[in-house]
Amino acid sequence: MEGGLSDIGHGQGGLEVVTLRHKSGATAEVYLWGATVCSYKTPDGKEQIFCSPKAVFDGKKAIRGGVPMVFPQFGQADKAMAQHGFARVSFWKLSSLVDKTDESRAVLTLEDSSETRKQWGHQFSLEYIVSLTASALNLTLRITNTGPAAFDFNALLHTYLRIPDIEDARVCGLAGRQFIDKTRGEQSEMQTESEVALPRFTDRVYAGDKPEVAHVVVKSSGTAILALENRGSIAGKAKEIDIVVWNPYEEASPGDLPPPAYREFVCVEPGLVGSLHQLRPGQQADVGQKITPV
Ligand code: TA6
Repeated sequence: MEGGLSDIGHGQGGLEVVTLRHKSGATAEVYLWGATVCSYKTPDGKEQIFCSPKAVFDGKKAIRGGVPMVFPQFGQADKAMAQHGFARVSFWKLSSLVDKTDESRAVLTLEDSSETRKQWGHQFSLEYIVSLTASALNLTLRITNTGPAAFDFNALLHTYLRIPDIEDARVCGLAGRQFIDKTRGEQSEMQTESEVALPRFTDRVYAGDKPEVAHVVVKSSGTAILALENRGSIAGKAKEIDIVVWNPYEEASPGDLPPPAYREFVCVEPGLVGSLHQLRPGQQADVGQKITPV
């Protein structure tokens, strides 16, 4: 990297990893495997992202933690495709890495291939812009339909945010949204409380309600620790961004998330996932999240 501090090297499991180093001292790491951001540290060296101590870096399994990329499906409605789609279990390419005074930015790309077309017969181009500044990490997934026919998709950034303890955490800014509670038979409920506590296994899909940036604040023991700007657009028009809130607790912790690791994160996941969305030939969609430690 000419003159800059950011570079690409080999990380856990020998997998290629881009390390963004901003002149403020802030750093971020994004693996080409799944375009998975696995670390974001503020200039004081404090880690903001959670990765499981048992995350597997073998280029076969999705990395447990960080910010896994969900595309083209959320969940596994289509059994021909992996849970949450193939984007997080594909090797992406680094298309640019630029260090500027105010920002260090990596752009990763993934195009359709014979492998993806076996699972999902559409042509697409994904571009993931990872932008690090002194004060924030800004993530943008851009989806382009490069084929001759429209396709339906979901997309989501599955962000694992590091927190002191799940029982002291609150997710604020979702009041007034309907949500599907996946721990209670997909029951639909209204979020009336201004703060969402997670005292037990929580798996909720909060439906987007306004076509604008959705501001969410994560608190710990009553103090704001993270400010999140969540956004989505289709064909240049702002969309209502859905927000998934998840913590498995012990009962739903997968094998690569040994208890009590669940205590150290809350997932706040912006996406276009409440329903399938259509992208016509040549059209683009964006899903983004700006993470600003307070
Ligand atoms: O975060 C929401 C969710 O869809 C949960 O239902 C749970 O399945 C989680 O994603 C983790 O999924 P994964 O495939 O990464 O184990």
